[in-house]
Amino acid sequence: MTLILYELGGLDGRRYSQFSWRTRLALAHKGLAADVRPVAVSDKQAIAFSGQDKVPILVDGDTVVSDSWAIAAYLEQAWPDRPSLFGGPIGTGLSRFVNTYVDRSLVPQLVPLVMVDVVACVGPEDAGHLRGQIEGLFRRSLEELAAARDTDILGFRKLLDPFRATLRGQPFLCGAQPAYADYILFSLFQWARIVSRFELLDPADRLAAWREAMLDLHGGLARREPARAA
Ligand SMILES: N[C@@H](CCC(=O)N[C@@H](CS)C(=O)NCC(=O)O)C(=O)O
Repeated sequence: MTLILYELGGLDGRRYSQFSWRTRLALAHKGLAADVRPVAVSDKQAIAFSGQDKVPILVDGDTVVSDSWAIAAYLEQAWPDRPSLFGGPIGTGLSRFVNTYVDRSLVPQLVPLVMVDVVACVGPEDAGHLRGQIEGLFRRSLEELAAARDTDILGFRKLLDPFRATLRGQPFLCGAQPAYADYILFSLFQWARIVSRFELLDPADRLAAWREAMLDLHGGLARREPARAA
């Protein structure tokens, strides 16, 4: 049965959904191929079959799974004989913590830094959808949010300290080899790389070397997606 993954598509075929990158890397980790289908962020009709309004959505025959965490958990239980995403029950619990920390603490700090660049990578309808959503949430224009980014980035970098410190003792967040917790954090950098020229990391930051290693994984899957700077 062919797996189908729905993710966001922007101008020039850009695949810019950060949460879908978690799923893309999880599929590659398991050695699974999927038919990847882009949808416009404003086209809720295209994904109405899933009973909710966000991507990623994974379809496996009659099974429809939405939410990147739920998809990773599904892949882990459906393909237990393939390389593990979590490394057992304790690793599952800790990976869930990383997912929650990244989504609750890092994503809200990152969105105002680069969202002004995202709207330039999508068509007019999607740009209006995203602008309305984020400006409603932050109660400031995307341009106002971006105007503060040269100083706001320092707060974002500070929040990365636990990850930076972890990488002092091991090459990946999950240890000697990367696994799902690495994909969770990396999805933020991949999103920013695809939509923006704004640099999130100091080049001397240990996380910058980790990000390079992540770009090379699975035959350079993430690196093959063109960067905005390119
Ligand atoms: N908790 C969800 C979040 C998914 C999410 O926010 N997806 C974004 C794209 S990266 C989306 O579909 N947004 C559409 C919208 O908000 O209208 C997950 O982990 O998959």
